Amino acid sequence: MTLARVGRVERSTKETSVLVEINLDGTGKADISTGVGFYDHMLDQLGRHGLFDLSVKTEGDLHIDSHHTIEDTSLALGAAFKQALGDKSGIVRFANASVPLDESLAQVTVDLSGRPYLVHSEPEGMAPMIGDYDTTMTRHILESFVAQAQVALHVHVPYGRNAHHIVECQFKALARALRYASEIDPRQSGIPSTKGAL
Ligand SMILES: [Mn+2]
Repeated sequence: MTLARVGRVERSTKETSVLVEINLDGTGKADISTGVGFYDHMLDQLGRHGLFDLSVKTEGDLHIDSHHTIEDTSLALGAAFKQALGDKSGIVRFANASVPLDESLAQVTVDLSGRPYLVHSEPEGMAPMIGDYDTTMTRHILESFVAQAQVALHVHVPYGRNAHHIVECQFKALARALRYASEIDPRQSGIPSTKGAL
């Protein structure tokens, strides 16, 4: 094993203060506190099913709403993930995962490409809120993560009914896809790109 694949990002503005720490080669131990219950639950899924060790501490302006808190945490998470990947030497790079949650299905495909791109679709007409989580934030979380992590990410929910299920299966499938893509491929020596950099 080479250097530890860890990332640590601190981000402070007048709206939020965020600290994210991630170890890609962890055991799924998550310690999450953003003040937004359902979002904590989603980040817990990401750590648990990504087998990352993930610590997230955010204090945000929740007296306004949860938007800044969720967005800024997602930006820091993307930055920490990118930092932990380092030069991407020896990684699998491409991966996909499909995860059902009862009646809902999420399909996630990722390329740890160094270029940000998001394609996202989910059923229309979902309940607008899950606790204090605004369900339109799911796409915004993915956009923010992608912008900082610099990955190509395709997330689709072809069908689903319950809002909690529709969102949760996306985070579980994202966790699995990121885990597989960031794993070390024992047959891969060097950076998996014909251009020699990612
Ligand atoms: Mn925003």
